[in-house]
Amino acid sequence: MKPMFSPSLMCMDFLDIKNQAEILNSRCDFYHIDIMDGHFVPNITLSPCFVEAFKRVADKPLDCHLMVTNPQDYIQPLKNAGADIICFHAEAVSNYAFRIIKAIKDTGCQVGAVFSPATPLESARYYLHLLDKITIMTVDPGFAGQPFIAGMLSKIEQAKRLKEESGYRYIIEVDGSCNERTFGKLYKAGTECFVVGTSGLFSLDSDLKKAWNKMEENFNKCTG
Ligand code: S6P
Ligand code: MG
Repeated sequence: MKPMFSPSLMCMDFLDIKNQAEILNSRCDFYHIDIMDGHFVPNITLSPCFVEAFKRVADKPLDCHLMVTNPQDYIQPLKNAGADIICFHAEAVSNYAFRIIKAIKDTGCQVGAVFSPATPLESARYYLHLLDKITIMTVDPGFAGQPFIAGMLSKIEQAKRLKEESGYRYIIEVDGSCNERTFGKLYKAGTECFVVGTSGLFSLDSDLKKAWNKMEENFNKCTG
């Protein structure tokens, strides 16, 4: 499978959103939109309001990563705002996972589950077959610029093994510190979609076209 890239928009230059979208539209596969409530994680970032505005300039699917305590409250607002994929944290939904998967699918959006580093894939064992995407976090959720947790490589390998053995159709995505230092290991372990944020993309150059080229060169150098 050709590697996919999903820029993390909380790391973009908010004074230049429209120009950056024009550059990213022809290059990326998805847009990764971090939504935090200051409660599930101690930070507040993007919102359905941002999704609505960004939808007007985006040519690729908007993928919303919900780091919130009550993800069910965000489904309809996100659908109305133009979300294409809605991803809940496995830790947030343990007693209503099946209801939330159905609620997301009923809107017509694709559905994903995200796993914080301390959460095993086993916690989603009974619903993995229902997912379009799983996201393995290689940093604790909440902030950009955190160090990579190498122990997550075996979780990615496990996700790949489970997918092959059981015929699951989910995309295997990794979120957190995807960059020159980690691309090689992540790709080898089975990552199919890379969320690229500060360290992997936006800090590489102030000119986003050049930053994207550098990111691709780094990726090809590490995986080629
Ligand atoms: C973290 C968030 C991520 C970050 C991304 C930033 O809570 O879910 O999507 O935006 O990890 O990239 P980096 O390279 O700074 O880790
Ligand atoms: Mg994220």
